[in-house]
Amino acid sequence: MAFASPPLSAALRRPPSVLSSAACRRRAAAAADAPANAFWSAIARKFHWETPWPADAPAVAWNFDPTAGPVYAHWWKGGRTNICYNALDVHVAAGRGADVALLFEPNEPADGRARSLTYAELLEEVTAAAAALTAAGVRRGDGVVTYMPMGVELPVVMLAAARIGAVHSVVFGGFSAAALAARLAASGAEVLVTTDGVGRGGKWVGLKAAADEAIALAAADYGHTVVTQLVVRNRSAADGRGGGAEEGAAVPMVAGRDVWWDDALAAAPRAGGEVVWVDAEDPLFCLFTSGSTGAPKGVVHTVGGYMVGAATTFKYSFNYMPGDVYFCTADAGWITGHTYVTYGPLLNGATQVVFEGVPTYPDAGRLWEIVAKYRVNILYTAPTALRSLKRAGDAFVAAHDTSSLKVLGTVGEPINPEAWDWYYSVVGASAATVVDSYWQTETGAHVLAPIPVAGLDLKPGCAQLPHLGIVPVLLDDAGGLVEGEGEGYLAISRPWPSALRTLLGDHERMEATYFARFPGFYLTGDGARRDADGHLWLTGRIDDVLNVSGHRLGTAEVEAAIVGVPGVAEAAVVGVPHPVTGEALYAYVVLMPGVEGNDALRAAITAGLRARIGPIARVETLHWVGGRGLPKTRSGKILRRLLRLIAMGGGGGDLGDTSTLADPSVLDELLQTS
Ligand code: 6R9
Repeated sequence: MAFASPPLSAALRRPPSVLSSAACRRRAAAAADAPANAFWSAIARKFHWETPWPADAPAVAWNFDPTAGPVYAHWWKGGRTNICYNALDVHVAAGRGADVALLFEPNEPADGRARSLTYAELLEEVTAAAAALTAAGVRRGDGVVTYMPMGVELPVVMLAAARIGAVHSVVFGGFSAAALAARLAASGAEVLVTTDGVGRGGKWVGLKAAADEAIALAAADYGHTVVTQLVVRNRSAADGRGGGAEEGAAVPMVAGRDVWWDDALAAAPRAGGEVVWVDAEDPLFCLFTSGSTGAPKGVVHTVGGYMVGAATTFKYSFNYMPGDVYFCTADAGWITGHTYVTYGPLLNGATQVVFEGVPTYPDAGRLWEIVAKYRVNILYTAPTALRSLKRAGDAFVAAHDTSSLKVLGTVGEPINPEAWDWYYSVVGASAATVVDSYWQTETGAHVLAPIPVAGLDLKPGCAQLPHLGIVPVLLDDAGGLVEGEGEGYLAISRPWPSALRTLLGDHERMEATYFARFPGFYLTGDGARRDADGHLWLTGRIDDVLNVSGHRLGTAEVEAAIVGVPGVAEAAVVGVPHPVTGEALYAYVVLMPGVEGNDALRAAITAGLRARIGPIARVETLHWVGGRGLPKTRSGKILRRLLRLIAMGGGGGDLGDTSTLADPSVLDELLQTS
C-alpha cells in the first residue's frame, strides 16, 4: 500500500448543528478545524516532503467569508514537495519500479500499438519529457498547454510539467481551434504540446491542423504568441514533413516553432529533468470549465492539497487494494482524467488501463473486452456511456468475462436508477458495488460517494455520504441551514485540501461565483435533497450550467455562439432530459427581420457551434421563435423556467406563475410554434 491513513471515523462527521450567527459559525468552524487538521496532516505526512511545513503552523489557514476579507484556503503552506516525485520516484525508490503503471489500449483493438509501462519506465519517459520542456524554456510557474487525445503521452506531459514546477492546462482534444486559442491566451503559455492526430472510433481526427489554426487565432485575436509547439507523433508518415490530416499522411511543420516530440526528447540534455521542489501552495494546473456566465473559468489547483485529496479519495472511494487493476474511461481533458487517471492512481502505485478509444467501437462490447483482457477490478465511467451500452443489449456484456470487477464507479451527472441497476446487475453480476461519485472541477476530488468500506445499503441514483473531511450543508434561499429531511442549495462549510484556490487571473470572479451569495460557504451550484437516513441526492444544477453527456456547457457560451451566426438576433438555450446524453440542448432562436428559419440556417448554427466550442455543443432541438420574441420580465431578463417547461412539452398547460412576464402573449405564440 502506498500510504496508510487514520481510521475513517475521524473524518465522517456530520454537519455542525444549527448556528445562529456568522460569528458563532466562525467560532464553531475554528474549533472543528482541529480534528480535521490532524486527520489530513497525518495523511500528508505519508508523502515525501523535501521540506516539511512549519511545525507550528496549522494544516490549513482559511476564510470562506468574502465580507470578512479575501477568500482563501492554504494547506501546508511553507512545505516543499513535488507531486510527480510522489507519483513515480517514491514507488521506484521503494522497489516497486517493476510494477506496471500504465496498460495502453489503442482505439483499434489489434493494431499492435498496445503496450505497458512499468513505474521505472514511466519515470524514465517523464524525466526525458521534463528535460525537453526545460529545453523549450519552460520554468517553474510557467504555463504549458496540451491539446492531445487520451493516451500515454498526455499524462506523461502533465507529470513532466509538474516535475519542473510548471503549470499545465490541458485542453480537451475535442474542442475547436477557437476554444483552444482563447485558452492559450488566457493561460499565457508559450509552449503548446499537441499530436498529429488520433483514431477515434472509425474516424481519424487531425489535431495538428486545429492547433496551428488556434496559434494563428491566438496571435490575431489576443496578441498571444506560442513560441514552441511540440508535436507527438501518433500515426503521421514517418518522414513527417508536408501534407494533410489523413491517418498516415505527413503533417506540415513550421520551422523555428514546431518540433517533433521524439526529436525533442532525443535532443534534450540529460540534465533538466530534475525534480523542482515547489511550495505546497504553488499552482499545479489550471483547467478551464464552463460557468453560467461569460468566458470559461480557469480553475486553479495547487500542489500539496490536491495531491493529498486525489490520492486519498482514489484509495477510499474505490476501496483500492495493492494489485488491483483499475480502468477509468475519462479523457484527461476533463477533471476526472486529471484526478483519477494521471494523479490519484499513480500516487497510490496502482496499475491502470489507459484507453485511447470510445466504448462503442468497434462495437458496444469494447469496454467489456478490455475488462476481460486485463482482469479489471475497478471500473470508473459515466452514466451517458452506460445508457448507450445498455441500449446496445446485454449480449455484449455476456460475451466477455467481467467477473474480475469489484467496484463500479460512476461520475459526471446523476445516474438514473435504470442505468444504475443495469451496471449493478448486468455488468457487475450483482457481485460488485456501485460507487456514484459526486464532485466538480472546482472540488478537485470526490465530495460525496457511498464509500464501499462504510458498509452502506446502496441506493440507486444517490451519492449518499460526504467524503472524508467534507462537511456538506443544505441552504435555503435566505442562507439558513436546512436540517434533517429537506432540499436546498448544496454547499460546503469548511475547507478541504483539494479545493480550487482561485480562478485564473480573476480572484474576484471566484469569490463572486462560489462565496458571495452565502458568505462562509462554498456554493457548488447544485441542488440536493437529504432523505430520512441523512443521505444526499443530487437534484441538478441550480444555475445556467448544462450537462450533456457529462460535459459542462454554459448557456451563455452556447447562446453567444448561436448569436454569432449571421441572421440570428437572439438565442436562449435550455436543457431538456435526454435518454442517453442525460441532458440535451434545446435552443430558442430569434431571427433578424426578413430572415427565414430553414435547413441552411440550421446547418450554419451547427457549424457555428462546432467552430466556437466543438462537437460536444450540439443542439438537439431548434425552435424558431416568432415575432413576439422570448418571454422576458419587464427588466429584460429571460424567463428560463418557462422556456424549460415549454421545451418539455408545455407543462401540461400549467406554466405556473407567469405574472412577471412583460408581454404574456409571447407564451401562446411559443406554445403554438413548439
Ligand atoms: C467530476 C465532474 C461537475 C458537475 C456537478 C454536477 C454534475 C458530477 C455527479 C453530478 C450528480 C454525480 N455531477 N457528478 N451530478 N451526481 N455523481 O463531472 O466535474 O465537469 O466540473 O462537472 O457535474 O452538476 O456540479 P465537472
